[in-house]
Amino acid sequence: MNKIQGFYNIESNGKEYLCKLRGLLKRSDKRENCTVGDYVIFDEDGFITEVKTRKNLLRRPMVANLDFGVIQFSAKDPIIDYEKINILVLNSLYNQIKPVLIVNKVDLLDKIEFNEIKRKLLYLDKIDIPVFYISTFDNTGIPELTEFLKDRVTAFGGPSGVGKSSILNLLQDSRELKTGETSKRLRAGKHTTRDSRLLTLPTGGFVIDTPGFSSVDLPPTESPQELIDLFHEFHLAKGCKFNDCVHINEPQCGVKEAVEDGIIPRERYDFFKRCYEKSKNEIWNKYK
Ligand SMILES: Nc1nc2c(ncn2[C@@H]2O[C@H](COP(=O)(O)OP(=O)(O)O)[C@@H](O)[C@H]2O)c(=O)[nH]1
Ligand SMILES: [Mg+2]
Ligand SMILES: [Zn+2]
Repeated sequence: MNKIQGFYNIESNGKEYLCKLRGLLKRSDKRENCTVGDYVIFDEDGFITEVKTRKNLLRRPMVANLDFGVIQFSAKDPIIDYEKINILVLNSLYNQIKPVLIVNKVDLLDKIEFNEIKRKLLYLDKIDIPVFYISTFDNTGIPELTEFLKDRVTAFGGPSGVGKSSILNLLQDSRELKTGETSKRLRAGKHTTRDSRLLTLPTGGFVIDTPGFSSVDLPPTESPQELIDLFHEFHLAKGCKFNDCVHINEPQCGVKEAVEDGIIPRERYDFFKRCYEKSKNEIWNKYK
């Protein structure tokens, strides 16, 4: 589903239909009612009668039902920021968007530096977050990334200067991108709204360039349990003595034992403690 000035361009069984929102959906008019990426039901008169439940919603630009959210950093220039990666992963999970990490500019690393980065990011394996090491200068990792993104809808976010545009250009086969070209593949890219940048991949699927991060705040969880649920590796721990253990000061805590045993990386646990303190002081107090 794609939106063109009040009309919605819907793809169904390989055909395209231009539809409008039915009155009921329109009246409570909010931009969020129906947006790019939505699955909808429409009638013979060309009215959309229902918008299916979404698995997630990206707000800038507004796109529903993303398959992945890429968190992109560069190894150097600007230097990789592990704390920000951790916080962005948390936000992604909070928003039900599957995170993927890209570390670009690996051509700037010597072997020792490269191994150090890989070691520090090893914990992402334990929570099933794929990592791609890329260089747009020598094409490192581009074939693997292309294969991974095939037929998927993926948003790219990251600080400026990490090479987002460089990667997006490579992924899209630049010959297809000349302005004014009216190839069928480009339709989605041309007709989306002002801030929306849905770019078609030659292999099928879309990538979306997002405007980066206005802030990297912790997700607005409402309770310790909601925060704990975002740390998927805590499932690797045995149970705790107390059912309502928040894994901070309690005795016989399975999570803390797992850290001692090297099952949960200490860096991650320390990050959890920082999140806990910060959320307690700045967010959860509001709900008391
Ligand atoms: N060394 C190196 N530099 C890169 C690589 N990819 C991009 N750059 C450079 O990084 C700078 C920022 O790239 P750009 O794609 O505009 O980043 P964006 O702000 O994230 O879109 C440019 O000077 C690029 O030439 C890479 O793989 N290796
Ligand atoms: Mg850019
Ligand atoms: Zn515990």
